[in-house]
Amino acid sequence: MRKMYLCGRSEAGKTTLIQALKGEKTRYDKTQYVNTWDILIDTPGEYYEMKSLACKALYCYSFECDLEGLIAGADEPFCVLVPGLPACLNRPLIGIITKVDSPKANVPMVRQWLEAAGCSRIFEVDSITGRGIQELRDFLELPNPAPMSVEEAIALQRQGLPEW
Ligand SMILES: Nc1nc2c(ncn2[C@@H]2O[C@H](COP(=O)(O)OP(=O)(O)O)[C@@H](O)[C@H]2O)c(=O)[nH]1
Ligand SMILES: [Mg+2]
Repeated sequence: MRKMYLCGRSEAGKTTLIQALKGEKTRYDKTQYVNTWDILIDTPGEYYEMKSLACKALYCYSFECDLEGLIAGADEPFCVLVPGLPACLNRPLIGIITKVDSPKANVPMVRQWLEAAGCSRIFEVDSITGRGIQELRDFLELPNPAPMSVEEAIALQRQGLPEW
């Protein structure tokens, strides 16, 4: 399984998503520090909410994972995500919309935020009802793509594509 770094504001649903992906019973557990599990790295939401920590943590932990996962709750009232994140990352960035079954969910709006942030793929899940969890698990179980040559990376960068 590929290792994913999870980031997003407090209460977005990162810790609950990890419990759901691991098939554990979901329970509230305030994240006090960075937790490095076997296949997932969980971070406190404050990392993403503080200018001094957000991007630095994102860059640093990207070296320890295969994928960066940007989490946003479908019921969030406003956006804290920065646009164009892949420009400063060296791993693929995916978006995960949590709480899609919440009565206050506005999935199309949150999808727009994640697209603007530069997510190459966006998953819709609900960690409590279990919707979309298996699809995300299947994606994480795919092997890492073969390494790209420098020439291929430069060619893709010239086209402005985020996949490199
Ligand atoms: N309905 C619903 N509630 C969720 C979901 N994910 C998280 N929550 C709730 O949102 C709150 C914050 O979740 P948590 O995982 O601690 O957020 P974190 O701060 O990003 O780690 C908890 O009360 C969770 O039960 C979800 O997919 N659906
Ligand atoms: Mg947490």
